[in-house]
Amino acid sequence: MSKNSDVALDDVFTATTGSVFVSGIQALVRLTLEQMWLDEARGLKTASFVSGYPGSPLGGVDMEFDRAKRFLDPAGVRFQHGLNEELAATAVVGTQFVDQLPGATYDGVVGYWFGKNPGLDRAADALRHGNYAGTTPLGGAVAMIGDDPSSKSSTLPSSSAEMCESLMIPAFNPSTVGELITYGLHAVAMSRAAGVFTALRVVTDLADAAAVVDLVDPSTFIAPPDPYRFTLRHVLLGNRAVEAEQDLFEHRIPLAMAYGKANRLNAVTFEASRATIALLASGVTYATVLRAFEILGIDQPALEQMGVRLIKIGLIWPLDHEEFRAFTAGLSQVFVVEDKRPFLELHIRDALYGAPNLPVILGKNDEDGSPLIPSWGSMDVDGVVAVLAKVLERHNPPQYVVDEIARIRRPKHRLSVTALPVRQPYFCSGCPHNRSTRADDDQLVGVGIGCHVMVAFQDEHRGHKVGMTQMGGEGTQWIGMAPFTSDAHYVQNLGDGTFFHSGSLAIRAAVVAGVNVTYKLLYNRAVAMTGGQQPTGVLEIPQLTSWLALEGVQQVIITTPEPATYNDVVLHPIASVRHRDDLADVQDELAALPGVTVLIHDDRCAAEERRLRRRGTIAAPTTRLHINERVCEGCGDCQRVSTCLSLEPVDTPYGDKTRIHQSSCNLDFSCANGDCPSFVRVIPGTKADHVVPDLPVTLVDPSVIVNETDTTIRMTGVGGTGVVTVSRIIQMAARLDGRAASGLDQTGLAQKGGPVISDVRIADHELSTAPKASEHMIDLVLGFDLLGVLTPSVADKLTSDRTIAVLNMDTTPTHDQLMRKGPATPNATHVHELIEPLTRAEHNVYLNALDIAEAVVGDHLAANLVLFGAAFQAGCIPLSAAAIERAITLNGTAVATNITAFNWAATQEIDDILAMTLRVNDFLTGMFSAVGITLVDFKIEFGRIYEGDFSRVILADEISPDSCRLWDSTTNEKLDKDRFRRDLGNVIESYTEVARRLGIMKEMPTVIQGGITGDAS
Ligand SMILES: Cc1ncc(C[n+]2csc(CCOP(=O)(O)OP(=O)(O)O)c2C)c(N)n1
Ligand code: SF4
Ligand code: SF4
Repeated sequence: MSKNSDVALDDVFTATTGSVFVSGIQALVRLTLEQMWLDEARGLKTASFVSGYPGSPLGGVDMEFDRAKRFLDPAGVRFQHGLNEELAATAVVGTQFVDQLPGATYDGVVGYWFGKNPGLDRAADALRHGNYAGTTPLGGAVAMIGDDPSSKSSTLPSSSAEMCESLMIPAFNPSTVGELITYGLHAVAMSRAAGVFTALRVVTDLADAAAVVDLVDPSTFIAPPDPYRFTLRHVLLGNRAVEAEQDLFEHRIPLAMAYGKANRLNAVTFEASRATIALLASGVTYATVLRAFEILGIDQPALEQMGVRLIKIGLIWPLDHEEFRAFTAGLSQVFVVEDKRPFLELHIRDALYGAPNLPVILGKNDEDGSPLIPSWGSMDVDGVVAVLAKVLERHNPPQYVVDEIARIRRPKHRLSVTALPVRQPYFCSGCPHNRSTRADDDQLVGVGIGCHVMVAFQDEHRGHKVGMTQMGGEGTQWIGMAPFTSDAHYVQNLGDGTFFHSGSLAIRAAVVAGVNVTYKLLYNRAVAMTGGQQPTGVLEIPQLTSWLALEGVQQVIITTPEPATYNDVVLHPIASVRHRDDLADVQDELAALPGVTVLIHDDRCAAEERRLRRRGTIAAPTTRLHINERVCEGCGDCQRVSTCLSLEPVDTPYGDKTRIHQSSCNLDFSCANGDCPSFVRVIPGTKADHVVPDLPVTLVDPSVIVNETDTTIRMTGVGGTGVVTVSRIIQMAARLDGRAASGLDQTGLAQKGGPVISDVRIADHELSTAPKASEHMIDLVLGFDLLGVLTPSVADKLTSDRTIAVLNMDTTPTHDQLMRKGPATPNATHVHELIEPLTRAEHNVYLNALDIAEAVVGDHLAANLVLFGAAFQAGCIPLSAAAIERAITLNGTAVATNITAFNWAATQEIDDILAMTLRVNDFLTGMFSAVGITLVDFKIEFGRIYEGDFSRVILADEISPDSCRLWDSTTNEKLDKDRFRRDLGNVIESYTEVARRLGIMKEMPTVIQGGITGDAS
């Protein structure tokens, strides 16, 4: 592969040949452009229309379409935000009627719908109508469906295969990011050729992935031999609907099948000369099977010896029975590798029913009926490795595969600890939901869809939670409960995005049913959970109060941090305004009223507020809040009052105190509401900009010490701290270096401070296999968040013969830790004990990356780049520094800072620091042990001194009971700073005892007025 020095970010939407570095979501946007370029080249006068509703794994699709507007407009692609999935789908159905309009300005319009799986359920009626009515030969309609099989950020795990079949919509199942584009183009071509809607499954592992993709020429796609063309659009009523049904069954679905066959969408991809077993898989699972082959050492000769026929299914429905009989002819076994309920397996059984010499079909069960692949969750690489090993070891594998199977089954070190802190997603600092969702523990509360769903993780002060609905059903469960209970009142949390999507109808239903319910309408001015979009169809609060009155709502109270902003605002007479500090009283008042009442909590999403302040769209408060550590007693009252993640414990010379983490604080001042005199409001002066120093050393590219031709990196981090950015920088750098790369970001609810795992693979060969890292494949674990690495699901995938750990030892506390609950983060010694048996310990790097980032570039967000740089210097990233720096530059954010941070942690210096520390440790341990004192731990600080162009690490620090933990070796009595931090008394005596034993203070001193005098020589 050659180097690509002329790469630009816009390539993703402009390049027409070669390759592009594209994320799964961008691939969907690119698909719409490529279709238009293709139509233009063919001289067709067509346009495209895209509409849908965001939701993970398609959370950011709408924003990506908005961002790409300057490319889409000239190409004739029009994007329209949907009000909800059903109405967006209906609009897309409309595109297929354009050619019947007398004033039509195009010969055809391609319609694309997108939505997550629950959105598909919601839009099913519209899509079914559209599919029965049909599509136009120069139009076509494709549903892009986001499936979240393991429910990473959904209320339910999902798979759309069965629904597509029920809707009679042919469904494509891509296995790579590149196939999102090629299968998408096929989906349009099939829709045009067969007159049906088609579907493109976009599973989380593709939507959240990115890869360098080779572009293909779609003009080679083959239409079926005699394409059926529509002359009449079906009007669906009575007999005509039955005609449409007949047409769909008898003509259009067979045409779709013919298209699939002609284009070999389902195909044998490897054929042993004497095949006895078929392995059949589709989509990401097919890519996972290929990855599992790599892990098990299964190459082509091994497949040949085991008699394997490998079958890839690109079109999961409809399946051509004849084709399946041909695929499985002459075999004794067919192993269907698929997650979720048996779908392909049942269809294959159906296809083969009655055929002579039926092969045994394995899938959900083994040949003896014992369970093989579960019907729930999703299959990861390790799961597929296990089932393939089990099935294929019975098919005469070569010795090297037998050895690999034995290797992966060998017991290995697992994480040997029980109680470790767990990072859970939580409200951003200053989030309005953190206050608005408070409720007495005996108040019945309905959980709703949106960021406020996180109340489900919390046990206290969020009410007695009963019931949780799909998006838009909020509160209507109470209609089915209320007649059967003596409980009088229900509170329902409802986001504003959800209200405008469909939740407004739920309020109408509650009014009609006459139930006693208070809707807490959380008006944060954002569809925050999916990225902070402006809600489509939004009404401002004054109009909203009138709308609610019209619906029959009894009373509305608006709570806000700034009641004065309503002074001149005309509201409906049923509405009034109160300060948000009155929230508890307001809830009681509304609960006492019969019927439907609404509390509108008007407080902007803190994440959105931060973005707007950064852009200068809204003003930031002129004051900042600080805690005076001399006054603070570390009692945690402010944390209980605000439950805010920006309030961190801090170890000070005066004991454990609380500090506001200024860079993450969103300035909503909730924490100052407690009864604490430590808070100080400060008007910040103008501070000189932090001067980012020049790099003091000249760096050379280090020797690579990981598998250079095929490297897998797993990164663990905290949402919102730039983990995905590092992943994208690595992949872009790989592209610049002419290497193949792919990545997958498992983010879940990461934007709320939850855990993120990003996997990147860099190779010298084309990567068509699943990007997710698996056991036995991880070369480097880059622990931006140490707690992420100490999670069993991550730690247990590390291997002592392969993985190097580069860890940031500065951890951000979890919510539980801030609330002074649950286990503490293990100290450095314990971390070493836990990690080293799992890794190539001699190469591990442990670094206080956060401290370095704050000290060097003045920004905690640069910590990831510091750690990444340390991994690079340690030889764990097989890329050139020049490519990485160029990728940082192309990324365009904080370029100078990030390049400095990347280059800062040179390993030579880390090695020097480590060597010095070990020498100091040896010396001090011996010195204290000789005088009957155990040195438990100590802290020393290093600095750099500059000599011309070079710098040297130096150590100059005090060693005293203030910087060490010193225990009497016989009694374990503490002789250090813990005496005053924990109020153990006898501070002076203990310190003096240490000095006396060391022989540096021979006489007991005289104590005068709190100070010490004496012979300290
Ligand atoms: C039918 C359906 N479509 C989309 C989603 C994805 N989704 C989950 S939360 C959410 C945003 C809700 O926004 P809002 O109600 O404003 O609450 P916020 O996140 O702002 O608190 C969306 C669109 C879904 N769960 N169901
Ligand atoms: S994104 Fe906004 S609404 Fe969601 S948790 Fe953060 S501040 Fe709250
Ligand atoms: S002001 Fe206090 S409660 Fe608000 S975000 Fe900052 S630390 Fe958190």
